[in-house]
Amino acid sequence: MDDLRQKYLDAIAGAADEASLEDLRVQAVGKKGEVALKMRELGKMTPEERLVVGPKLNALKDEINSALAAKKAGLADKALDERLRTEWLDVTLPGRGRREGTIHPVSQVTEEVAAIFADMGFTVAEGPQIENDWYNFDALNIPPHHPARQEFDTFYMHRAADDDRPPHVLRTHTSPVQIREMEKTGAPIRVIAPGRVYRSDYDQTHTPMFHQIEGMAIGKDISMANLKWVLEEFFAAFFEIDGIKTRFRASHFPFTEPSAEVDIQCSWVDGQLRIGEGDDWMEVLGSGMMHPKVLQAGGVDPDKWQGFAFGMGIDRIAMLKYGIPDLRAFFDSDLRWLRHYGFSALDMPTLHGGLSR
Ligand code: 2NL
Repeated sequence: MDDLRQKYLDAIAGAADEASLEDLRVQAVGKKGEVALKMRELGKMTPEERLVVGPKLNALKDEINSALAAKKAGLADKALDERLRTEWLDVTLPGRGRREGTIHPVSQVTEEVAAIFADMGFTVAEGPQIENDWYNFDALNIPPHHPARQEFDTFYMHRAADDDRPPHVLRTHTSPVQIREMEKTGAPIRVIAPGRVYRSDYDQTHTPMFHQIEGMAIGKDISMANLKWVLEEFFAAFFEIDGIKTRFRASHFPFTEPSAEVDIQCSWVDGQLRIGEGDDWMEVLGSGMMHPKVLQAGGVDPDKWQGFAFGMGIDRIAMLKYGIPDLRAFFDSDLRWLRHYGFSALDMPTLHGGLSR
């Protein structure tokens, strides 16, 4: 019995991990372990012998069990110490810096334009970028097969041969948003509609996706004079030049009659564009009095109401205001460009703050 005790106490003391400890437990004090075998021999002994050997065997079993438990606790302590030694983290180290993103010039200019028109009583409306051809064309006095439809380089949505829904397009202007607003609220109304528009065109000055802001005001006696005042007020605020000169040139759009293209005063000095001075002109906008058929399409009675409308390219006026040379770079997602031309997220354009920077 002393040999047995010594053998297992030594083995337990030398066990390297919990698995070998468990093996030892099974061998020593398991149901078929060595102590159990010895217990079985008690049957062959005399009562006197049994009275001496029985308690000794029980004491041996207890001793081995406590040695196992003590060793197990010791191994767990060691494992914890090892983890505490290796798994650590210096929480006093400075964090890794992350650069703040910037507001894209298109977003900035959209906000600036919205702020200026909001101050003149216009609300902002948005609508779907995929439109049916009625909202994009028919409602704007561009009937099917009219040559003007070809001028828009329209992207048509794919359709199955047996599809009997109306054809859908990527909107070529944000006018459909204005038609939907007329249907929704009727007259009188003053809204602007900024957003993405699409035309299949790609060169130095055209990208297949670009941004437009259209606006309209409908009332009982809205006139061309109101259009002129609103646009001059807008240009003065946007380019931050009081009394900026404008030129209204007769033009033609299917959705307005009469129509005018609007230029602002500018000059070129050493190849640099300067807005609001000199005797050159820069075209920035198309406009006119809303065509009676367009009012009618929006559910507004042209015998009772009239209004003006205008449209301009956001990307283009952003380039003019902030001196950005290349339109295509707007949509390259080049971080160096975005950091250079982007705006601080905390620098919200407001009229009282002078809009920007
Ligand atoms: C341009 C010309 C223009 C409009 C857009 C418009 C919208 C409705 C009714 C009538 Cl719902 N007109 N929009 C009017 C004239 C010109 O845009 O050159 N844009 C860049």
